[in-house]
Amino acid sequence: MLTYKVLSVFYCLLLSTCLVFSAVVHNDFLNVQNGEIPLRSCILSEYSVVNSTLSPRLQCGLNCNTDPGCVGFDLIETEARRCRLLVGFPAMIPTHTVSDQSARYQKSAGNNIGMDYYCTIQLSSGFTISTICNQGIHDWKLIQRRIDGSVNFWRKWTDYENGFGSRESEFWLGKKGNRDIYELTSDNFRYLRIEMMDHDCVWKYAEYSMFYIEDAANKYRLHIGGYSGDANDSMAFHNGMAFSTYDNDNDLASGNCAFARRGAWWYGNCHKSNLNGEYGNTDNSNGINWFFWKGFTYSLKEVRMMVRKP
Ligand SMILES: [Ca+2]
Repeated sequence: MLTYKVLSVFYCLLLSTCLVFSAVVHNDFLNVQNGEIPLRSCILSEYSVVNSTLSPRLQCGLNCNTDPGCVGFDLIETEARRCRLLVGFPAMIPTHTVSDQSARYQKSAGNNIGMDYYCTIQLSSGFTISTICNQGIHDWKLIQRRIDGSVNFWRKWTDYENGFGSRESEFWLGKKGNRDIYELTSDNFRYLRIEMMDHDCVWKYAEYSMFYIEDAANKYRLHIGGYSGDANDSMAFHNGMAFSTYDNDNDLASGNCAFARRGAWWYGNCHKSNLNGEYGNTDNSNGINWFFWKGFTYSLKEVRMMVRKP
């Protein structure tokens, strides 16, 4: 029955020390995440793991392999272990402790989705920034995340300067928001990666090899270029634009884009992307839009923005 070689056990102590990116044979499963799964989405099927001589992980893996729609699974560690076979990978929330956590496994084919973990970034200026990091081929630092609409992003200037939300759900970076992003990009975290998931659990990404913003006096003006990815480029339109909120209109429109489009962004007249727009809003241009993938009336289910050094 066993048609694939069982991986040796990866025992992970939460952080990146356990990551293994090589020596994975076809049809093996790679442990890519640990933590809690806040949302019940992207599920193909879910069931309890029966007592068996096979390990729980192996039972889940065998079942995932028999379904071509299955891209991986979560092994839920509650009072009773359960397999959750997945058609896509919704966000996990890293746990602070090793105990009481679930593990995510990905079919080895395709790109590694990387492991999320809590991290603190030490900048050369002495600043420290607490956020979530994602370690795959590269180590990315998240500056924004939308996953469930639990946090209001239609907020004023000082909120975006100070940061808001929670690492356990949705957030705009850290304790100092745009000031942190300015510090990061000034410290050479100038690669930006934007990942987006639609309501069918399909992920796309847009990556930029040049990204930085100016300081507060210059309204956190955006500089962005060097696109690559599969989501198309919906940021080039915003290159050179200042940041705007509904109470601080720095856009190119006669009206107030942040107010009209229910977000806060580097608006021009007005946008081709609106990743701080209103969660779930499918009115024209008001939701979490990425125009050159989904148009103006599709609000994405999940988004995250993250940076790294070149
Ligand atoms: Ca205006």
